Amino acid sequence: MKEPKLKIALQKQGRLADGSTALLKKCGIGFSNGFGKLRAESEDFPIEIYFLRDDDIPEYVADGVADIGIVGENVLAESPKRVETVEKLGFGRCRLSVAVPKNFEYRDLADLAGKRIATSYPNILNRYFAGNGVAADIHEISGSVEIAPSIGLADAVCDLVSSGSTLFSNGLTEVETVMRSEAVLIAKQGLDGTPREFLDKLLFRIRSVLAAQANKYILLNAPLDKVADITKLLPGMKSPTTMPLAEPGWVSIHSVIGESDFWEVVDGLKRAGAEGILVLSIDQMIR
Ligand code: PRT
Ligand code: ZN
Repeated sequence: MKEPKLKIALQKQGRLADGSTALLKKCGIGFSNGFGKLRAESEDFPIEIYFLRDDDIPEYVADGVADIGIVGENVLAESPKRVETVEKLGFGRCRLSVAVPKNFEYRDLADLAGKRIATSYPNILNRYFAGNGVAADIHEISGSVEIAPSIGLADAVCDLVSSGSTLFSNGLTEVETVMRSEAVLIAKQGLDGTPREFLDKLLFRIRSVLAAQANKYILLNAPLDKVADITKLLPGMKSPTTMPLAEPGWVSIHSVIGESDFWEVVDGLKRAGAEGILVLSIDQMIR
């Protein structure tokens, strides 16, 4: 009998492909995804990987051709297919925004009533305008949305933005954020049995990778009389570890700190008398 496997759909090529592969590799799941390959297996985990266009992933997962997948929230929101969102993955971040030509005197969304708006996201945009009580004329185009105003095809656009340089170089100004998006892990609704067990196992690993990415390991030296002040700044996983140094009156303190307020904590530690601060990245963090 064939061994059961968790079937996962990943983007074959594009902005989510590297991040998806890298995440699985950090979870200890290696595989070879050579050019033109549509399917791969791993020696390390009971998994079968399908490489697809991102737009097809919600459908493959909803229909159970794949058990799970990685896709942008924007693609998910545009798709009529219903799936379970299991976890946000922290890469592929972008926003779906409305932008107008520089000479458009924009005050609020009502200024777009009756205007032609070019987008590859008609479902999301129709809901957004309807929700705001504005009737715009939404035109679906599949690519190069940003050039539509300059060739007279539209008055405004709605497209994905990350750095903003594409809009800028096409003379467009971002005026409304319709949604924010990042890559998410999705699963077929009601997934159960062995595939659900495999998913839980994978999810445990993913969460430890994500927690590790959001934290740093910090080591520092401190004179004994400063330890109380310094440890107040370091929450750690439980409480910071302290170890005596060879030099009397000094200890080494080890802890874990969040990436987001990292620099503020380090400044505080220096002011409180910490010396020889070392910061290391963490591979896995099991809570
Ligand atoms: O072939 P396939 O259909 O699989 O790929 P695709 O061409 O549809 O998608 P791809 O690879 O471009 O994007 C995959 C996913 O990456 C998207 O669905 C988003 O979830 C996410 N993502 C993150 C982005 C961007 N950032 C992004 N900047 N997707 C597209 N862009 C494009 C945007 O459309 C515009 O053309 O980049 C340009 C803007 O970038 P900036 O940096 O100039 O603002
Ligand atoms: Zn696509």
